[in-house]
Amino acid sequence: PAISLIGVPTDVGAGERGARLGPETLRIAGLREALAARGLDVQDCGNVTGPDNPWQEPVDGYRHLAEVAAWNRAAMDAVYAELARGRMPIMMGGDHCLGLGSITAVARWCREQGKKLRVVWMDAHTDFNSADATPSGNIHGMPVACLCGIGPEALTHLSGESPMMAPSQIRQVGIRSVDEGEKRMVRDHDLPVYDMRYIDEVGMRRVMEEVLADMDEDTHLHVSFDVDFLDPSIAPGVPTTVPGGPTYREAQLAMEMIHDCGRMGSLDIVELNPIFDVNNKTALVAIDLVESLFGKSTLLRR
Ligand code: DIR
Ligand code: MN
Ligand code: MN
Ligand code: MN
Repeated sequence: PAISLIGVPTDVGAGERGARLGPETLRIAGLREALAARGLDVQDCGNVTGPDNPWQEPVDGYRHLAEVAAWNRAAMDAVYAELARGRMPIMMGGDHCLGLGSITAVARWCREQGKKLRVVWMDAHTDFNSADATPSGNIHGMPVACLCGIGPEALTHLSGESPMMAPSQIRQVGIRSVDEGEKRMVRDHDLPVYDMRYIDEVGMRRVMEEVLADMDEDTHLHVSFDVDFLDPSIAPGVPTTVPGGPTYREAQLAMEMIHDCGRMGSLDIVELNPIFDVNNKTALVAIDLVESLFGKSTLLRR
């Protein structure tokens, strides 16, 4: 597929500043070159623009709601435009509040094309908070709920319609941090979560077989990759590290299995914050894993 890189340099949804540097960090670490070296047609569309981070306290349970909405509208429009050009968007975040705009665009595209949507959400966190459940007001902890129609109108109705998807269309992998009120939300809405305990018990191979089951040629798979999915020992460059994440090998296997299923049509790479990183280590491991998502393997296929 032809690939379009879209930079969305903001951290208005996060609890620390610095994810706004994510797109430039991925560029410097060589994301475009790594994909081009795989023989792919890659175009860097540059960055979309939006408001500054006002760095304010939450209001009625939300921090920076107007700014988050503005950035997500910009992300939605840019992602939709690349899908409409027949290209595969890779959104370079930015914090994970942007999953809302990116997936809203993808869901709208799928509806128009008569395609089924499946989302694989790779994250330490479920990002299923509400204004009542959030301990922080940070909207990067809420995009999955907003996509499912739970949240403020400015976010749930980004494209005019709502909900954009059902919890049953999502598969969350790598989860190991869910806030107290959020746990009830996850249970009450039957959000499909493959948490670290389950990965420990049955192994990443079986987890990904279950995650990728029941898709056909009419399924569009969106992958939303929060780099805090990874164990902090290999990916320290995020402000919200949680111990006990997937190892390098487990993450590689997950990416290779997603590639092999042949359905991925769009991708987010979010939460990379170089302020917290060491020698660009996290950007480099993220690019290494994205190469696997696009078919890099140790041996040639027979
Ligand atoms: C926490 C942190 N659950 C919150 N969330 C995220 O503030 O809602 N951290 N997404 O990366
Ligand atoms: Mn996240
Ligand atoms: Mn996270
Ligand atoms: Mn995060």
